[in-house]
Amino acid sequence: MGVAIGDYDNDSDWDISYSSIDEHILMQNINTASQPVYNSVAQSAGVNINSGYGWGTLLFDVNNDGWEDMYLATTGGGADPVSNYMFQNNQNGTFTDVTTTSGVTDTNPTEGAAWIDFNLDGKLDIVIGRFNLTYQLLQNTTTDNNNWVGFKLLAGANVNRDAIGTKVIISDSSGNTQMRELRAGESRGSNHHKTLHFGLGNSTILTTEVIWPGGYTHTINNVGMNQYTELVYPIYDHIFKAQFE
Ligand SMILES: [Ca+2]
Ligand SMILES: [Ca+2]
Ligand SMILES: [Ca+2]
Ligand SMILES: [Ca+2]
Repeated sequence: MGVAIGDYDNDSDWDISYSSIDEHILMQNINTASQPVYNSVAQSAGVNINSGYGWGTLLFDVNNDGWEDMYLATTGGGADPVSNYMFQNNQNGTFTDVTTTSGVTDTNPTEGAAWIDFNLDGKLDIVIGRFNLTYQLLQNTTTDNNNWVGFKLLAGANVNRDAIGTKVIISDSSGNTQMRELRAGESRGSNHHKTLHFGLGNSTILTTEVIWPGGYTHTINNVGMNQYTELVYPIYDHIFKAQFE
């Protein structure tokens, strides 16, 4: 009933996590010859939840190690309350259930879930909507010194104002490539913080490729780490290039 699209295995294709009234599903894209082909891998990846009803689901890098972790909001399907879940990415296609140590063990029924960095410290926080109860803001107090970069997008003219649909691909000094896309309306009845966020671990960022809606692409080589950078759609650059190319 919730959906998250990400690249949890960092192989530059989109994978899909979605929840249901039954089991939780993780679809790994094993794309061959540029054709998307999906395998259902929740069990082998260690994220096969089959208790309660699944709702909001998130793929986001909560510990800034460069690999997307997973959050799942739940409501109890019967009389028993069911905890929400947090899974940490093991960087090898599998996840470890860190629910009990991560502090997301609220067993009240949760439907909506979205990530936001409300205090702009580079650590992604979570806001949840609990059925017939108050919203809850879960601050990320992870104690690591991992590097990160974040982007706020600004468009206009012939690109939608919020730049929904913009894709950013980064490469770092460890050889890792990550990608994110700005979307509206993921998870369940929710919208995430309108930023793109990447953890880097101990690595440094090398290149940033920005693909705007419509396909105009440019590369940046000097993005500052551990801060948010505003990316503005290069209206004039685009016009001039179109005229002279
Ligand atoms: Ca992938
Ligand atoms: Ca793949
Ligand atoms: Ca992570
Ligand atoms: Ca934060």
